[in-house]
Amino acid sequence: MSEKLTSKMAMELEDKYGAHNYHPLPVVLSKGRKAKVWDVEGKEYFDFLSAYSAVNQGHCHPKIVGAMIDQAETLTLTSRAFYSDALGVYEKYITEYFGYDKILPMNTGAEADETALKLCRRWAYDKKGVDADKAKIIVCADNFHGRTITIISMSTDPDSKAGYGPYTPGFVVIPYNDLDALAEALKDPDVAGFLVEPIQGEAGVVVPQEGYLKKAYEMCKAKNVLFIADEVQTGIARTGKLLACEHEGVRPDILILGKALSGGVYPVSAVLADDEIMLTIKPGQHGSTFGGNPVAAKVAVAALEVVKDENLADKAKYLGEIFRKEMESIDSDMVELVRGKGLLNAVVIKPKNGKTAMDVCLKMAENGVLAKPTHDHIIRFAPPLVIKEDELMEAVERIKKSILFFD
Ligand code: IF1
Repeated sequence: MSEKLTSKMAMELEDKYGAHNYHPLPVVLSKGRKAKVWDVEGKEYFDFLSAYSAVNQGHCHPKIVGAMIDQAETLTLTSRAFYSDALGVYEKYITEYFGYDKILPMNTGAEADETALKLCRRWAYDKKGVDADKAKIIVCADNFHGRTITIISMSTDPDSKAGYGPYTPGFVVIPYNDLDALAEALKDPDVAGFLVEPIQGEAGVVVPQEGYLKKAYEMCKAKNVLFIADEVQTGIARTGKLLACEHEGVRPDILILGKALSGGVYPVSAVLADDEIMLTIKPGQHGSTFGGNPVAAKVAVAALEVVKDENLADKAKYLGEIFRKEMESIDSDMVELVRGKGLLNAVVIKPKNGKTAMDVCLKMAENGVLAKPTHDHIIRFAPPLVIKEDELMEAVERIKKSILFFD
């Protein structure tokens, strides 16, 4: 019988046989349920990353996994060369759920962002009357929309962008949360869209000033420019509303969803828009082998039903307020700043005696809480939205203990 795989063996296998495009925490996970995960040796952790907000409904949610198993035993993939009995039903459900005419189903967040960029450009040429190949899309500095060549062409992060040129043209970068810069960029008649994260996740959970999204939306409308919201990370109840744009009553012209659209069970993403925009793409002009496949369709319906049935947006709002208050109460000068909305939060860590956010994360892992720093000094905290209040409080105690260890 082959020897039991240990964490050490698993890490060695990944190191030897896998690309080194990540540097994970030295934790090898083998099981997940609700807000908890277990490593190969059976150690239990509270998951405070949720696969970057893909597991909002909790690990291996039985209703979502059940929907996947049922469909996987029936019909997994037809391609879009044919209809399926699952896709139209899903399309009706999700368009009514979010209030749009149509959905273009894809798989990953990056594919959905790319799809949104293509829709915006097609709309610019066919509806706004921008000259061919002249359309421009405004994006924000410190954005994160995925890892494809076109998406990193919009990036300002050297780690994401350097060494992959030549880059896709047609993007104008402005500072995030800066309405004057947006006003200036909107003066260009070739601008077709403004692509923005309602909260910048990777940048370190950067929450814009109150009213920024609403004002930006109004400025775009005044210039016949599409407001495109990337809610791949902030959507699906994560920030205390179904969509982060709802905090300001903004209805994006193009809505981009991913991650928790499947509850972390299967790659499912989506672009939603009304007919004037969506119907600019004609048959054969865009697609994907797996986009809108029957398993994805059933999984997404189940994942969205769970969000409503279990009232996850209200839970995220209520527990997020508790979490931020607890983090702000930590009496340590390593805690520089606490920010976030709902259960998408971050603590900015001031290094102390050479100890950094990574040291805090390693200590938290030792104490049974998993999170990972972004940009060296910021720890993002995003537990599954199904976490119970007593579990949150237990995790808070462990986080406090980990930070105060370095005092
Ligand atoms: C990695 C970051 C988070 C996203 C937003 C689109 C996508 C993402 C707002 C693309 C994906 C993931 C990608 C993953 C780590 C994680 C991440 F650190 F990369 F930036 F969450 F902040 N829009 N974010 O956050 O979706 O194609 O990955 O399905 O690449 O390391 P995807």
